Amino acid sequence: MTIKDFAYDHPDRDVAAFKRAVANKLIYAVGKDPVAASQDDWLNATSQAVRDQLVERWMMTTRANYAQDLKRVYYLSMEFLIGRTFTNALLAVDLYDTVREALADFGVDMSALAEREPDAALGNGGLGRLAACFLDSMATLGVPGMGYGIRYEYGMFRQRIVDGQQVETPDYWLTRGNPWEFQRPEVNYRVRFGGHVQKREGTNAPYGAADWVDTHDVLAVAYDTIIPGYGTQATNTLRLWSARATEEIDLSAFNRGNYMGAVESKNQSENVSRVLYPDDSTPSGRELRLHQEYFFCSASVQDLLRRYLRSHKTFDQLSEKVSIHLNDTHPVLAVPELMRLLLDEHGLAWDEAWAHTQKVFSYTNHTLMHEALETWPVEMLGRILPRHLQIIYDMNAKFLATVTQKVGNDVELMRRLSLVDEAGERRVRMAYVAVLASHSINGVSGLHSELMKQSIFADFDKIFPERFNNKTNGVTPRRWLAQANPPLAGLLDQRIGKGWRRDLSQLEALKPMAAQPAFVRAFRHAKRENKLRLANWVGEHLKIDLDTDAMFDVQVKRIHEYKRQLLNVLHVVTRYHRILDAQAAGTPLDIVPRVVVFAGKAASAYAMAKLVIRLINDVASTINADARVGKLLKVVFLPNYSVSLAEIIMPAADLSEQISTAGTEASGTGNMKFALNGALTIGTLDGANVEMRENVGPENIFIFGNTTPEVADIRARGYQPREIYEENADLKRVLDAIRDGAFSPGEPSRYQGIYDALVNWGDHYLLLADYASYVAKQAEVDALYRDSDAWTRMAILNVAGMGAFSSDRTIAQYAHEIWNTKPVVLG
Ligand code: B1H
Repeated sequence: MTIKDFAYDHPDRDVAAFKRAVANKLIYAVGKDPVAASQDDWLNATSQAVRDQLVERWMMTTRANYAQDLKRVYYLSMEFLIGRTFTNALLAVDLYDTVREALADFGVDMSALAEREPDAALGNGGLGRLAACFLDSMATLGVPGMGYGIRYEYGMFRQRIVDGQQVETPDYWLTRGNPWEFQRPEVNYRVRFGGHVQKREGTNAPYGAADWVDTHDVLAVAYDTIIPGYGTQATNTLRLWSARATEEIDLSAFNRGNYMGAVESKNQSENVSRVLYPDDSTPSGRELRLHQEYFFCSASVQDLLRRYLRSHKTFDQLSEKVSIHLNDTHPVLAVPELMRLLLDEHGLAWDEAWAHTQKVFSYTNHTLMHEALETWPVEMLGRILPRHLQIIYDMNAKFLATVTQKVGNDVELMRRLSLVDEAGERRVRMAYVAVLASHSINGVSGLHSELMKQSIFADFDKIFPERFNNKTNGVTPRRWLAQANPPLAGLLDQRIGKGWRRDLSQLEALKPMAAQPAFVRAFRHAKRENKLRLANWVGEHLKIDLDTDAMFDVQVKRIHEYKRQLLNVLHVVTRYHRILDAQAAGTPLDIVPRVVVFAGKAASAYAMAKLVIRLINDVASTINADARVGKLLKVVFLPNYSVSLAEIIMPAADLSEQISTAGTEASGTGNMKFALNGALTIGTLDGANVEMRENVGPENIFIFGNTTPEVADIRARGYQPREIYEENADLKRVLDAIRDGAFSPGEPSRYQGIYDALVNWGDHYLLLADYASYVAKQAEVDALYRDSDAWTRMAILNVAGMGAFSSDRTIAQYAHEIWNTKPVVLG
């Protein structure tokens, strides 16, 4: 029987039918009388009615996956930065206009409802958003797969700016329930912590089975969200785990009369999935984080093995049917967990278990920065996961023995290759565990993948060269063009058809249109609408008036020293000084008016990043209040950067700032979203900027600054930022102004630390070394902006060149070159 036969009430797709569906949900599922229903009730009811449309597809896809016994990809990630789902789902099932009309008939404005949906902010930044784009592409390409992660109750903190400073408040995103998820109380697994390991009778330790006893257990309960593919019936599942106490309350404590204590221990267990760590690119080595990592790895591996064993009697076909992908090292404990389950629960011998493991796992590295590479103290691992530490030791011993066999006893090499860093407090290097256990290790841009082989994994690249490869990141055109930018999407539909949503390379057809005046005008018109939308947002939320003729110059991303928001500030203050000089001299100033937009969050413990936010806000209030500046320069910091805010910002940008120190930004994905929406890029030769330059043509992008080898060279020769400061009068004036309190008159020494970091303490990210070339390149940007046709032509050529940066291309490569999966065939 098909699902349609069974679902006798399966909903139709016309306006009248949809009105019935929404009204039924409102009354019978939400329990609200239409005359009393709030906006949130309508949103809830409509979401449920839309979700019904996904469910049939979901069941059909799942049936087909089982029937075809397809290989499945399990994408393990600590973060999935999904954002909102409502509009995305409507576009996926092609019901946007139908539902809007149905709601309008009830007197309800659909776009107002959409605005009320909270973001699912279960991620920090690029890494988490990449995972969300990948889910979208996997579903769209029919790659049978599943995302596994944690159902944090509190996602990324909400950022407010109070007196110019970041203030974090918790983001409880589930207040009004989550209509998109299905709780699966019956899908639950025990996850064990602590205790100790006993040799099992009759096994040949050290590589045999063992028993892990006296553990403290937590239950992982599944919550499923449907991930719809676009333009296909195929869907996938995002399965997120939530922690429950194994006993509702601790009965022994309760019986001893300690009621509060009994409830307290329940809370402690459930804390595991309470909150996302807000530490982009700087993991904090807290014990709770280790609990979180193991919690979701263990539940996921147990779950996927159970699914495999439903259709297979032995493990012989495991690697033909299962791929486990590690999104950075955060889920690496899945490796010793799979080994443990195969050895201790299923009785496999070490070599057999290892052979399976090694064929199943693949790993993506997202950063080379030393401080962001995860290591866990041996002491902590041994206390919380004693069996896993043993398994890691055994992996290490076997590995080092094979290397010794090959190259002889090289103590220094062993020290470098060891999974355990023995310098100082002994720590396990999680990236090395990932490399050793994976058949594929990829970086996220061409440059990054090369640097990865030359730096952190140089020794492993010599031993396993065939494992290392590149998969340049991409972004989903559904959310980042179709959904975020209706004016441009509509124009594209008219001129090149709608196919770009599933095949972004079709954007190439725009190239000749850059020479058509009518198209240039229409393109500029779309940009103007988007700038107006952002200006309205700023007017409403910040009470600042923006001139949409001014160039919108935008840098939005996490605040981090290596991303160099400070370099941008140095340029802003340079412009400010130039305006003041002209005013004072009474000479006319020919300068392009700019609105410089910043947004981004700082990790709560990252003092320098927070100081940069404060400086941006101080500079903004000084400049915006200075009557001499007028419309020539405005600076705005948009609070609480998020996926939904990005959807407003990206389409509105004229200029995209991608100015990290060469060699530090693994890829970047904001760079792609901006260019796809018709912004021009000013950037360094870093991350995916390098490939964007190749694809849009070097004449259509503003590249400046030292290259990666030049950066290395400058450092090797003994970088002296103070010399640059002394020699460049403009730069010196800017830095002195910041140091002396020009932007913080009430507390003149507020930014002494920033000055010192740049001038006296080595300027680790080489801002001063790139300052002059950055300012010069900004002058070229100004010159082009004056010729608005030339600017728009270049913007069109950028959009035309972005076809390669769809996450569909990225996922197709993962599927062919790493996972070896075939798409599902739907009848
Ligand atoms: C990226 C992270 C990251 N790289 C640790 N590394 C985290 C590291 O909470 N933590 O512990 C969180 C995140 N994130 C980013 O990944 C890169 O910086 C970007 O350049 C890249 O585009 C993105 C996706 O590959």
